[in-house]
This record gives sequence, structure tokens and C-alpha cells, in this order.
Amino acid sequence: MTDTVTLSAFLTQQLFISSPSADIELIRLLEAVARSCVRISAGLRQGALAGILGSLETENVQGETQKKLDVIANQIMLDELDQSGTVAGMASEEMEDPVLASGRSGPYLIFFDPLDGSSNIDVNVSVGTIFSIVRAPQAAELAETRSWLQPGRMQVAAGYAIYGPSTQLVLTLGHGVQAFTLDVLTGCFVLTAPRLQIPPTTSEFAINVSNQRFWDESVHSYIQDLLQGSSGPRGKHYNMRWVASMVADVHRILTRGGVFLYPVDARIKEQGGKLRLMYEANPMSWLVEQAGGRASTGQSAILDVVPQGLHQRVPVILGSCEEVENLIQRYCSDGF
Ligand code: AHM
Ligand code: MG
Repeated sequence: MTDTVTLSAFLTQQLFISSPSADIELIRLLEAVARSCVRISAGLRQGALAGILGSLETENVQGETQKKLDVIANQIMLDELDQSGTVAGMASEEMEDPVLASGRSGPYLIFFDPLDGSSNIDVNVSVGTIFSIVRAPQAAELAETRSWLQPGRMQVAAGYAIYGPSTQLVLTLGHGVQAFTLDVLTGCFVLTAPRLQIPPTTSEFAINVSNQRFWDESVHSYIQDLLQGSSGPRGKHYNMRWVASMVADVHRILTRGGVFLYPVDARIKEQGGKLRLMYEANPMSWLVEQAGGRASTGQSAILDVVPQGLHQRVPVILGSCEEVENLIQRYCSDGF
């Protein structure tokens, strides 16, 4: 039997070996994230029994109807992170303004989407929690939102929890991507995949095809080529998946490859895209790059985008290198 490596043991190892970014505060912060995910996972499992399914009357800052569980998960994250004493501030997809630590302030900022894909909760399909951690600016600068806006390359840790048939925590500290599975008997996350790798080629794509009539020419021609299968220019059949839960779609890509697209289209041009840079695109892009894949807006690497606002949205194309590059080439030649 192989030795069991818990998340805490793994993080402690990072302190002593490969991760220059790891320090004791970061480890405590990641443990607080893990505790939040265990609590959110427990709530999700109770589902209708706990009376926590369904929507509220309220909308979040993005103008989307909030689910009860969006609000519950957000509060769990805020409580656990604040109590950890490791963050100077927290920003959430569900809150208009960031929140400063109420007690002891720590050296990090955390950005999170407490329950991504929440339209899937009521139909019992996988959802997740996404997080991104950067170093905090000087205390005097914290009041300025501008000082929170660091590009994705500045992340020191990022990851997500997926609440599926099992609950998993997928993490990067900048040395590859590790996946941990929640042992429900002990309440601990256990290392189950020490190095996830995205193969450079794939024959699986993920996009919401119902938006086809709004796509630009580059996306249109790219998907058309894939749909032509073995008799088309790509010379093979492509399979399609769309869970409408980014965590589930990215998890599949980290597990067996694929490409995920939420491009900007005529419907959402004004807002710049659908997915949020700080809460979704940056952490997922770093995980994908750390697993050997690529993540782009079509114009530049997502991790190089200089954020202009906490709730900024961006186009997202990520996954197996060959597919992401194929679409980027079209954007170059179509003059994006
Ligand atoms: P959310 O954060 O409000 O749940 O929205 C993000 C989700 C992603 O998880 C998913 O990829 C996308 O929205 C699905 O969008 P659509 O319903 O337009 O297909
Ligand atoms: Mg989301």
C-alpha cells in the first residue's frame, strides 16, 4: 500500500523543498480554503434536505440572480479566510466591493468565486469553488482598488474545488498541478494525482453552441472545421462536451485534455466576455499553463492581461496547446 499524503503534509513539504513562494501564512491560508470547501461540500450533499436549493430575490454585482447556496458559500469563505488571519483582504464574484480583514491582517489577497456554475445546483450537476491568491500591497494602499489589480502572472497559489461524485481540490503553487480527493471519513484532502498534464493534442472541444449566431468569423470557422470531422481540414472526428460549469469543463481538460472556449461574441461584446478575469480566468489559466496547456484571450495570454477592474470579464480560450494555437492563428490572420 502506498503512503497517504494529506494536503497539510503536502503543503508542509512545499515549505521545505521546491516552492520558494510557500510560507507558513500561505499554508494556513490554503488550509482555510480547504476547510471552506469541506463545509460547502457538506452543504451541497445535504441539498434539498437542508432547504438550501433554489434562488433568492437578490442579484449579485454582475446582475445575476443569486442562488441561496451562492450566498451561503460566500459567507463560509469569508468567515474561514478572515479567521485564518492570513489575508489582508478578500474579493468575491458575489460582492461588489472587496472586504478587508476584520481582525489580524495577513500578507495575502484572495479572489474567489464561491460557487461557480451555480445554475447547475438545482439539477444536481457538478459545481465548484475557484480561488486565486496574490501578495497583498502595503497596508496604506489597500483602500485603493487599483492596488488589488495584479496580472495573473503575480499569483502565488490558485486552484478550485470540484463538488462532483467525489470532492476534489486541484491546486498549483507554481510547480505543476496536484489533485487531492476529500476522504469523507476523515474530512482530509488526500493527494491522488501528483502531476496533472494536459496532452498537447485532443479531439474534444467545449463551447456553448447556442451562441453560434453571435460568434465572430474566427470562432465560426474554427468550430466549422472541427465539425467536419475526418473529411474536413482537421482530419479527425471531434467530440463535444459542455457542462456549463467551468470547473467541471476545466477539470475534464486537466484530466484527459480538450479545449474550452467562452469567446467574446456580439451578444456580450460591450462587457468584454462572460467569464471574470480575477475570479475565474486567471486561476484557471495558471492551472492550465502549469499542466502544460495554454490559455489565451485570442489576443494575448490571459495571465498577461493587466486588470482594469475587480469584476472585469475576458474572452477565454484554454486547454490543449494545438487547439488553442489553431484558434489564435485565425484571430491573427482575421485581424482580431
Ligand atoms: P457563474 O459564475 O455565474 O456560475 O457563471 C460562470 C459559468 C461558468 O461556470 C460556465 O462555463 C458558464 O458560466 C456557462 O455559461 P452559459 O450558461 O452561458 O453556457
Ligand atoms: Mg463563476
